[in-house]
Amino acid sequence: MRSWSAQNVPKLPGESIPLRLYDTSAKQVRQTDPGPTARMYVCGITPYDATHLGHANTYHAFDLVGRLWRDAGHEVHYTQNATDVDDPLLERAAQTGVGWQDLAEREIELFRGDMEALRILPPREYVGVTEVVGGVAELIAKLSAKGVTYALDGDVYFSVADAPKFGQVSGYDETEMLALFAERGGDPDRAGKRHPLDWLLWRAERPGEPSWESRLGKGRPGWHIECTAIALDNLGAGYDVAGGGSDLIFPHHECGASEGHAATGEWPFAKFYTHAGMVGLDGEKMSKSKGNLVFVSKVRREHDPMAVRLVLLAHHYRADWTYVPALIADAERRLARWRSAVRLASGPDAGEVLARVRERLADDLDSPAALAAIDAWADAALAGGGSDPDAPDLVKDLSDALLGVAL
Ligand code: 5CA
Ligand code: ZN
Repeated sequence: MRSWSAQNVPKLPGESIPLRLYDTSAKQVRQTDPGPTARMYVCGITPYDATHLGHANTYHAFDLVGRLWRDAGHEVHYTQNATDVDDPLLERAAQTGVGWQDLAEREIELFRGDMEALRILPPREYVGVTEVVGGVAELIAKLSAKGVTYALDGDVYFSVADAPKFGQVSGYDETEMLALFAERGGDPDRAGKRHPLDWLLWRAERPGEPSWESRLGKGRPGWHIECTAIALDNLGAGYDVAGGGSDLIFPHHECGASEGHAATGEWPFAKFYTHAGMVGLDGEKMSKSKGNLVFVSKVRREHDPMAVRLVLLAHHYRADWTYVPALIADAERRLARWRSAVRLASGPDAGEVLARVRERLADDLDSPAALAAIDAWADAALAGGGSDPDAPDLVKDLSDALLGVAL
């Protein structure tokens, strides 16, 4: 599928600091250690509704990861999927009388526009599941050949009893797993399953549902296997970071990690499992099913998209937070102050600001502290402090390259 366009990223002077990131499976912050090419997979949208600030928070967090790696001289190989066929998409299409393909196409197009407006750098591969059904079926066949699956009325399940590492990504106990599995698309109570946590890999054709001809017959992939197949195909096992929101820790990333392990023998399937916090409105997680959404496409029409980005940067990526309109007003004031400061003919030396921003972001993306460093420089510059004629341009460049905020 077409990805979206990238903006030019200015090169910054001086030394960067290696990125440290929280790894959910290790339950601690560790240093990332990518090769010359850093490899990252981030779970994409299910395109049945417009992108909300919660989604944007997640893609923004991993955009910062990519920017820090680039600053450290790595190439970044970034892959993202779109779940362009799944139950919620089909249900919404049926409710609204729109074709499911038209709905997906429309929402993906809106998403691309949102990402460009927020200056989120595009993935190298942006892959719709419907484009790779044959490949997903191949992977399922490979798992079956290894004896970790079983058939149930034409559908195929992964047998959790054959997943020795299951539980190592989330660290959750079985009670918690069962509750989340039921809540997030699983079917613990389906009759005939060997274990309630066995998860669906392949759904055989049902009347009225889209299906694809494949070596498994007619049907469509289950959810988790799509991301495993797309990551494996484009990045290979042992890639650096698997990302998404914290609602994907279980079952999605847990099941995906075991699929990757079974298919390749490699553990961990991704070196880091990293998760962004949940953004809410009125005290509840923002979600399509609850309808309490703040759409990026709406906010960015009413406000400068760079102010929207500053709202995201003002929160640590792992924090859960709630959107209130005062946040965008604060961000607009900050943006105006920064823009006035970088338009001055000179300001205080910016080398220290650059070092501080790099240092704070390298420490598990402490973006609020990075903003505070630029605030302090902008305040001093606006108060007439400093006489370095290169400082305003350097601050402009570092804001652009490291924070994605164009001034
Ligand atoms: N298509 C799957 C991933 S393979 C999916 O979860 N789609 S989604 O549209 O529901 O979410 C897209 C991304 O945004 C996921 O990474 C998800 O974890 C994240 N996300 C969803 N809701 C929120 C929220 N309220 N706050 C923060 N991130 C969220
Ligand atoms: Zn995914």
